[in-house]
Amino acid sequence: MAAQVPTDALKELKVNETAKANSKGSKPAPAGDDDDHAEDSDDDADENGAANGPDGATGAAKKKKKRKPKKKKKTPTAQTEPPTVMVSQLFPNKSYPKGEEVEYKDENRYRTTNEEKRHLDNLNTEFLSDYREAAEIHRQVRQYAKKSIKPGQTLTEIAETIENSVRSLTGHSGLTEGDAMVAGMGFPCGLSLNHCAAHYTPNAGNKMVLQQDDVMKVDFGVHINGRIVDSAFTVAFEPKYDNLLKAVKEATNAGIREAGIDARVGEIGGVIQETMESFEVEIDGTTYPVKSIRNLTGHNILPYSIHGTKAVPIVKSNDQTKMEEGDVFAIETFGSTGNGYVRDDMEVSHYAKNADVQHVDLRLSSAKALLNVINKNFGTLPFCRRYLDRLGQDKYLLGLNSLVNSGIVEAYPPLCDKKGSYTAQFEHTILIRPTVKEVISRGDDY
Ligand SMILES: [Co+2]
Repeated sequence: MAAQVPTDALKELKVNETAKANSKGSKPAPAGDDDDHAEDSDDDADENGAANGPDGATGAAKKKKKRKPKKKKKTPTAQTEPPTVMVSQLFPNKSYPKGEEVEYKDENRYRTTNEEKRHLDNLNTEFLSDYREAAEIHRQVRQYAKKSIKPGQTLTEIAETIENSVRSLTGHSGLTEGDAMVAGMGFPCGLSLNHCAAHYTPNAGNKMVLQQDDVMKVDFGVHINGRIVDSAFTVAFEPKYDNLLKAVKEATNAGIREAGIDARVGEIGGVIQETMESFEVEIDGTTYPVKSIRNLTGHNILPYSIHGTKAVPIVKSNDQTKMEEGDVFAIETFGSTGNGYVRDDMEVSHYAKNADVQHVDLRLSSAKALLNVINKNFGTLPFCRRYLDRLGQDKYLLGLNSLVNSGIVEAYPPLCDKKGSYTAQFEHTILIRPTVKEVISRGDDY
């Protein structure tokens, strides 16, 4: 669904040059773009050289010379499988596809064409291109993931394929100090099975294998300069789960439809719940009502901070909190054949430094050293144990637990409904722009 509009993006880029002071002091985006220019000029030099050399040789050579400039030599024009090509090379000049733009309704209808609101949008070009780049990476990586994920694979293999693809497409491996803060994983790739709804990803040594009968939530984040796209889908191989997945997909879309400036989150939750719970699903001869998981919510997203201060419930509630212009929301809904309520279960893998933490004197030297690693490589971005492993950290559990106990780092344990139940999730990130609502992570898949 995403349409590429390069001309607009180019115009925006120019505005961008003057509006840079507005951005949060980060570098002007992941290397890709500058590299592009560098490569292009290299290419041109090559081309001229090549054309001049065998000049006058044959007519065919001349024809070739004419045709050549149309093609971008060396610069890849298509993604590979598995994905390895930086999206900044596939979309030169930051001409990333827009998400799905949805006009506001009712008293906000005027915003779409209003000059003042359009001006506000134009001040935001760097924010928009970072977000659109992250979203395009999410789409390309999940497209491959959906094609390649098969029963028999280990969860480790699946998670690493997704995460390494994301890193490649941003152009930041995250292996040098601070590189993961420029662009890369916005949070670990969650692969939660069946009754587990969220926050499961394998730790080192995990041998779990995906089964034909499993229902797996694939939830991963991509960030560019701290602008996090949070989007998730559910994978199942057996058609008996179709109605469960359909319920959740429609519930998420209902939430997206209701979102907007001045929309109250409690009411959005009501619409989500109504949609979700209009479904039932028959699994192996038993019919279950699909329930919204009442203690899971969507949330707003702040720079480098996946969970902001606002929640978007997925059941009806009295929460009068309003969505506002400029907000970014992850609209995510979870349906369950179980209790519709999740508890902490199994080994923790996900962690994040608390954004509002005061200085704490740490006695344990291993905790101090680990905090230094976290500060430099993740800041307040969520990470998992595997991310510490790949940075060469070992024997860090004591230090990590000490950081958790002192409140500096928060642990996000897996969240599971009752055993034997099945849960599903769909999620999109939406930008509440001054002129329109942009479903930034929308693809033709979901
Ligand atoms: Co989320």
